[in-house]
Amino acid sequence: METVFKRTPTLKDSITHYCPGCGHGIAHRLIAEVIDELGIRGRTIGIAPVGCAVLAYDYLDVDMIEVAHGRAPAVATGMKRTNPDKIIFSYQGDGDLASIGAAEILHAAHRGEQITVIFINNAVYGMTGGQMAPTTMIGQVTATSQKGRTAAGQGYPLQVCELLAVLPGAIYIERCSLSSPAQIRKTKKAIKHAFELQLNGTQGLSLVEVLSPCPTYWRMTPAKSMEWIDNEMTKVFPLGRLKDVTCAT
Ligand SMILES: Cc1ncc(C[n+]2csc(CCOP(=O)(O)OP(=O)(O)O)c2C)c(N)n1
Repeated sequence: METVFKRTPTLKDSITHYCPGCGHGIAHRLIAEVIDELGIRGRTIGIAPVGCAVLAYDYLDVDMIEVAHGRAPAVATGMKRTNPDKIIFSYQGDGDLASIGAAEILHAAHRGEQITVIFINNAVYGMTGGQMAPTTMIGQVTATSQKGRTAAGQGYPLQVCELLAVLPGAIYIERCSLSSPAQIRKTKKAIKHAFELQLNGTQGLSLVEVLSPCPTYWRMTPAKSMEWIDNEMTKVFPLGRLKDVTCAT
C-alpha cells in the first residue's frame, strides 16, 4: 500500500489529551515538521506555560521547559541570551499570552529578543473551563460572559498582532488559521519562516498567531468551529502578514 502520511520524528508517537476537533494537535504537528525540515531538532528548546498545551513535552521530542502562566517570553529571553546557538520558541495560548503574560510578550518584542513565538488564539481559556479571554469575540458566550461579551462590559477583543507590529523589535508578525487544509499549509509556511529568521540570526522577535478551534468551549461541532473561524473570527482577527522586515514591501 502507498504511504500517504508519515509521522515526522519530532512528533512523538503518543495519543494526545486534547478534545476532539482541538487545534493544538495540528499546531504541534506543524511545528514538529518544521523542526525536522530545518534539521534543528537537537538544538531546539520549546517553552510551554500552563494552558491546554502544558503537556506539549509529551508530544514534541525536543527539549521542553514548562513555565509559570504568561512567563514564557521572559524564560525564552534568558534561554536565548545564555544559549545563543539554540533555537528557542514559546508556545502560548491567548489567555496566557494576551492576559496574564501581556507585559511579558510586549516587552520581549519591545526589546527585540531573538525568539520565535507561536501564539494559539482559541478565544477562550480552554484548560480551566472556557472562561473569557482578552481575545473573546463580542457576543461570544463563555463561562464568564454568559450573556455574551459586550464592549461596555468587558472591553474589545485584543488584537495582539496589530499591537506588536508597531514595535521595531518585532521583525515578523503573521496571523494564520487552522480552518482548512489550505490555511494549515499557510500556517506551516509562516511557522517555518519564523524559525528560519532565528536560524539565520536575524535580531528580533517573530510571532505567528494561529486562529485555532476549541469546539468544546465554543459549544460547536468541529466542522462548525472551522466555519466560525472563517466567518466570524477573521473579521476581528484578519489573516495575513502584518510585518516582515526581510521583505522589501
Ligand atoms: C498564576 C496562574 N493563574 C491562573 C492559572 C489558571 N490557569 C491555567 S491555564 C489558564 C488559561 C489558559 O488559557 P490559554 O492560555 O488561552 O490556553 P488554552 O488552555 O485555551 O489552550 C489559567 C487561567 C494558573 N495556572 N496560574
